[in-house]
Amino acid sequence: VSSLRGLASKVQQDLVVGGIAYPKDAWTNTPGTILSKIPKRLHDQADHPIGILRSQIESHFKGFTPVSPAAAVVTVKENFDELGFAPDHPGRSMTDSYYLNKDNMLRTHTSAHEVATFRAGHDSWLLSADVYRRDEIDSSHYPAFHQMEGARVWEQSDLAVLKKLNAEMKKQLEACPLLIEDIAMTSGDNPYQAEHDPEFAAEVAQNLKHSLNSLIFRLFGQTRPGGAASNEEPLKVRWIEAFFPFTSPSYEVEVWWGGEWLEILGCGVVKQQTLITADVPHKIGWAFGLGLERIAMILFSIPDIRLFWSEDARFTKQFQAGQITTFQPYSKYPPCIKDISFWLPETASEEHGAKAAGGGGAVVQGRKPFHENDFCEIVRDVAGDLVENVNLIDDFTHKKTGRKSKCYRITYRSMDRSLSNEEVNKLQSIASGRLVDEMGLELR
Ligand code: FA5
Ligand code: MG
Repeated sequence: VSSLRGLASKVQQDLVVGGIAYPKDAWTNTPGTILSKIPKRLHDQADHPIGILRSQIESHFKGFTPVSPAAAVVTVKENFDELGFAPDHPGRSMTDSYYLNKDNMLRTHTSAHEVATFRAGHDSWLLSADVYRRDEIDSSHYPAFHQMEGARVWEQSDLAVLKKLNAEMKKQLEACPLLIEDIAMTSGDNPYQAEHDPEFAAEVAQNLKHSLNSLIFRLFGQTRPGGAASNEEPLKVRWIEAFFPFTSPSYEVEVWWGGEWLEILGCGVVKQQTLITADVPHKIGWAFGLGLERIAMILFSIPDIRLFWSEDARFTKQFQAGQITTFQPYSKYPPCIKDISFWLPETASEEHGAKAAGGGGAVVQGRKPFHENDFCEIVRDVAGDLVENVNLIDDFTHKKTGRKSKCYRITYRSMDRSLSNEEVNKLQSIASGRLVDEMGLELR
């Protein structure tokens, strides 16, 4: 009996993922609802929009090795430390990332596998995987999504090879009606690296731009209404400067779509330290990380990011391997809207909130400061994919007492059926109870 009891308490202390037990500690913040997404592997399904898009990109990058890492669990070292994230980088915070414990987490980006993939000797590769981030809730944000990392490196003695390749790619791109606006600087805060021959680094950046511009033309150029050959305006792409701890110079790429600039990826010249860590110090190259859902939502006209996870046949049966087709929405069921107003616990000052980031959720007088991601996490944990949107609609400070109050509007809507008011009331009441217990909120 006592050994059984020992086992039971051990189970309590461990989080088991993929058959591996991770001892829980003060950093553990990954709920079962998130862990349940790990086995889905949408990027491996040939007839799912994420898998279809993945294959299209893989077939565009000829000669690149497709890599698919097994585990969604990575070490903090792989996800952040080895990529040069500062100790106080906000992404490390428990409000933004899912930790199994202080050393292990769900990857927040596919860049977590860069060092291992370069170390394995791959010179040009594409790696697709599910990634996880704590975030707000709306039609384009979901705590689990998919990224594809791509990279290409050369021997530092191969400048002539790269120059020749760039000349060829430039010629090919000139034949594409693509309007490229390049407003990114490669100086000041976004320089070539001191370790690099500036001429080589500039050719690497040029190859990165050619490679991605031609991908974008392939994906978006043909799918636009009328197609690329029609008389409409050429497809517009914008390169802007960005910052990532593991690339320099760094860029973000935006596509003009539906009347606005849409960010689809981040990229840059790989920091030499990454290649040194991977034991290939003599190489030089570029890497990018793109959001598969962002691009799939456009190409397949999928209006809500939750749909990717739907097992409703009316969704899944619409797609075929190898084809980008327009999603035909089935009837939209009515939303059920509930507001929740509350006072924040008195301890939460913004100053303490900032300090808590990265500090293992420093506890302020027994309470963590209020963070919207924690609020959303509880709502999502209770209502799952029935939550469509969580929106702050009121925020005020009481003049006399100085207490802070907030009101959130939660939109519940199923994509597959009608919800009854009774069912939603039940969810709202369970969520409210947990918000009170776990976040110290006082309902108004
Ligand atoms: C990154 O994740 C970097 N690892 C990208 C990178 C790789 C830079 C290699 C340099 C070299 P970022 O956080 O901006 O960067 O995310 C990259 C892309 O993922 C975004 O452009 C977007 O398309 C997608 N993305 C980010 N957050 C979400 C989200 N919550 N939901 C859906 N897609 C998202
Ligand atoms: Mg970004």
